[in-house]
Amino acid sequence: MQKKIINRFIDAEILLNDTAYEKIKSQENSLKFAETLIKNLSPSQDGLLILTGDIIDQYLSDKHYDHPHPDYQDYCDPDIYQDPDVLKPDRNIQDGEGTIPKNPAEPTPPMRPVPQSKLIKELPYNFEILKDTSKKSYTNGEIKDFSAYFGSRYHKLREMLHKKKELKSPQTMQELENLQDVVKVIGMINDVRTTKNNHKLIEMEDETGKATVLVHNENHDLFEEAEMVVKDEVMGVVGTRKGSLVMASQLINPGIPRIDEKPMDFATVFLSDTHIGSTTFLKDAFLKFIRWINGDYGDQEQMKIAENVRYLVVAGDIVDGIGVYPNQDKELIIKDIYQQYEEAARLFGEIDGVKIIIAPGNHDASRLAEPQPAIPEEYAKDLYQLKNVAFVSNPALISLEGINVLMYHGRSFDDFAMTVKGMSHQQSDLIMNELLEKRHLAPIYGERTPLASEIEDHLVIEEVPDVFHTGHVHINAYKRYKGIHLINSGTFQSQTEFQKIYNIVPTCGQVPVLNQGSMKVLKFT
Ligand code: D5M
Ligand code: FE
Ligand code: ZN
Repeated sequence: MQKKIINRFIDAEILLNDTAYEKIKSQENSLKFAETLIKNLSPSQDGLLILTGDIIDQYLSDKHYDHPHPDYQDYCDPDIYQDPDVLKPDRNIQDGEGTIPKNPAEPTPPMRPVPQSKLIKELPYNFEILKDTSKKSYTNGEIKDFSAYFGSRYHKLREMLHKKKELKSPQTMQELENLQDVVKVIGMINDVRTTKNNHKLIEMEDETGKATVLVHNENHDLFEEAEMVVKDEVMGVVGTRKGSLVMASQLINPGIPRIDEKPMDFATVFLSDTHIGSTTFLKDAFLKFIRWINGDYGDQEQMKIAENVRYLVVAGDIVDGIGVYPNQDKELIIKDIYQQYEEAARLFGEIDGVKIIIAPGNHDASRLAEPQPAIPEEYAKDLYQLKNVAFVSNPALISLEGINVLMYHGRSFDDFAMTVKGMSHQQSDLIMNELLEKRHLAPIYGERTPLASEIEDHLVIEEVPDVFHTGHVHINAYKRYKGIHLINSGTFQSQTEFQKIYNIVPTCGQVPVLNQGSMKVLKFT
């Protein structure tokens, strides 16, 4: 509510001092009161109007204001509701030279500097896009791009592995051929399989050659680690060479260090998989969510959290798209992709005083192969019109007031759920955990996750994020791993026919909010 009130006044080019704000807030329906007040103070002149407590007292004593009954419909009245212009950095709030209201009923208040109220200080957003592949050059599909792509992946990850003390001065695969003792190598996994006697055989290669690594099943811990090894990841092996095999004693991932907690005095909301346009999109629940984020819904504690919200991060599948799977149109209520994004713009356009960052998923109108560029403007014109919305690629790395958020839709979870023992759609936090250790968002090439063979592999996790946010599986998950918040933001789509077949039971309308460093999941039904 706090942001909403402030933004209303900013839109109307009116600044509030603390006393004025307190007086507005103490009204029964403060937002409605603010709206009426603005209407009565308008039109403002070219400069800034500074609203003081005295003006409000005067206004109230003139009985301009009838207390309205709180009513969401009323609040949605398009005459009252306007898109916020949240970023007005040019405003000079320091010099205190304001314009006095023209309303003849108002006494002329004394000029005084506007205090640096915490409310006004909230703006503008401290938001930065640290990594976005949208405008990077793309492959033309030639074979040399393919080898450049894997070369890039290998070199980036080898660089990280080189820094590990266990892998100091590793041998190349070629050098290995002349060694019979302890060896250490870094390579990309070609294949991993289980032998007849239930040992693991891992085939790996570098630029100079190949090696076959055996993990004995009696080495239980190592065998468990070997079950996590996937095709096309880059890892290190320490072992002894016996004949043509390397008997592994250590399998080494690029790994992720433990990070220190950063202070966070605001709240961020995480969303994904709204699937707007689908018959199974839960619009009523989503409208409640919007009311909550706008400060108009929920219990006292929830409303308090809403006050802190400054960012809303959306990790893909914002619309259901068209032609994503056979006969999809039977499950669409909006059968046109443009109209789906128009509806998305109507809904997200209701959100006030929050910076919204949107990345695409496999249902969005971006290319399917990852990295996916941001949703193109031509498909989502109305969304692009919203001043508080930014579009980024999938994956993307963003900074919210210094908190780095790695956004990834999560298509590669399908591959992990399918190929790795113990991994499932139900526990995407375990997969996120593995991806971080492997330092790659989609290591498995050629399965369900289409990967563009770019000259550079943008899916390598080069920076350690504070938050790793994903979606896609439609099931919420949260874990703190080495200080990193692993968040899967579930969905606003009820179970689809496809999910029934695969027995995927979605968690619907459960919205994770990172409020001042601690996780809260709010439920909207
Ligand atoms: O994905 C919605 C859910 O369906 C999510 O749990 C993943 C699952 N899904 C989607 N595609 C596949 C394939 N090809 N295999 C297995 N599971 C899948 P959404 O992206 O929203 O359609
Ligand atoms: Fe989805
Ligand atoms: Zn998806």
